[in-house]
Amino acid sequence: MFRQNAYFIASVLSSILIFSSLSFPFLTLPVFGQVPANHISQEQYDKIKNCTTELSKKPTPVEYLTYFNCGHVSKDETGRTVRQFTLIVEENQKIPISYEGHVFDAWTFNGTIPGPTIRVTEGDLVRIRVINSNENENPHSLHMHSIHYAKNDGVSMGGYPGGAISPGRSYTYEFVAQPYGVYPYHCHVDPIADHINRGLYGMMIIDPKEPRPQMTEMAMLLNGYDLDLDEEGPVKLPPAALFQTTEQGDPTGENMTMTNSTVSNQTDAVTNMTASTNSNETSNETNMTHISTTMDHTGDDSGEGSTGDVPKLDTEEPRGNEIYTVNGKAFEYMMNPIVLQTGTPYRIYLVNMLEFDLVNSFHIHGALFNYYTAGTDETPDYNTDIVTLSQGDRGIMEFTYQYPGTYMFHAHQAEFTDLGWMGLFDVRGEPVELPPHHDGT
Ligand SMILES: [Cu+2]
Repeated sequence: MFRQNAYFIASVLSSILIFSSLSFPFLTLPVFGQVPANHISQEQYDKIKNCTTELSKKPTPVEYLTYFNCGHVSKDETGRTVRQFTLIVEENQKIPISYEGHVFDAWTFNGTIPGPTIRVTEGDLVRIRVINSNENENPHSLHMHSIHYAKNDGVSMGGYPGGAISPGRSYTYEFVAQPYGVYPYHCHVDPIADHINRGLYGMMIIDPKEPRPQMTEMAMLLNGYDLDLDEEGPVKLPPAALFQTTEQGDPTGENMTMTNSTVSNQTDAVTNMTASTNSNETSNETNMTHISTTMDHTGDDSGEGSTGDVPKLDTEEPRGNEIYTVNGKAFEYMMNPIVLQTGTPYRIYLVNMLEFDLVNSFHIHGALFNYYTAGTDETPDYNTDIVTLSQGDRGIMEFTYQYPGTYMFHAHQAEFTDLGWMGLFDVRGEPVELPPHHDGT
């Protein structure tokens, strides 16, 4: 009898256990692919993001690291967060870009290179009013990467008014921020390389609705300066005649008939090269590996090639940067090392806005980082100590230092390092244990 009862009780108990083990997980497991409801208020989230309260501040390169401009915040009738920004384009700006007296003849968004870091949350309605100062000579625009209507793309193709804002005019770009990630923004008026190199660019962070794991965050934008603006002017397609073979069928074009002006331009180019080499003896410019083959224009400073001018096909790199930086000023973080703590995770939003050199990179010493390409995924793509970025590339780095000490971070192109793109982390604290291959997050 006892045994029968015991058996009965045991079978009831086991069926309860089986049922509960079947039903319990279904009640509690989150549904994959669904983002939980936004638990955090906009105000709380903006605090976590370290949003600045000084929206009109011109951050110094040191302040730029943690200057996150989240705009003027309001709500629309549906309760959606609206963020409004104003970017003023000014030409004739003199921006100090080194500790050795180099001043760049710049065009700026809100008076700094890079422009302010714009920070919003996925789903926010974003309005960015761009004012082209009436003292300027050129049209400008604001092209944001990310998803939006063509009319707010900041490109003149298609005849949209926001594609080219005349001096003295303004345009308000409007879009719903999506998807989350880190993006460049820049002027997109031709010649684009010039408008970018002059300084009209910055970073936009679209945060996910649910905050990323909390850690100390920094913005780092990689750039360069073509200081002498040596080939400033319109970039045009070279005439087709330049590529036709001669009657002898010479494919190299060495026997091609040249106009006088072409010859004189070539002479000028050679003279310029010699001059720049002589005046720059200590620079590594001549050791640079130039990857691109670009088309030179006429070299005519008037910017309007006279009739009969035939641009040459120049296999030398005609544009070059004399100074490379992170956040706008050469060796800024060598002069002002960034203080970090061992065992503390850090996140860097990284954007490469270098012109003329096709490849840039970011290398840290003494630690590895998790890298999230474009910041559009929660899963890192790889764990490494160097990431290579082409023009406009960007991503998010997360890392933790195990040991204290002074560590370099720099481009792994050594010539960029020598010309300004180098900084130091001053890592303090006791050594900590990190699990193997641990990213610290
Ligand atoms: Cu422009």
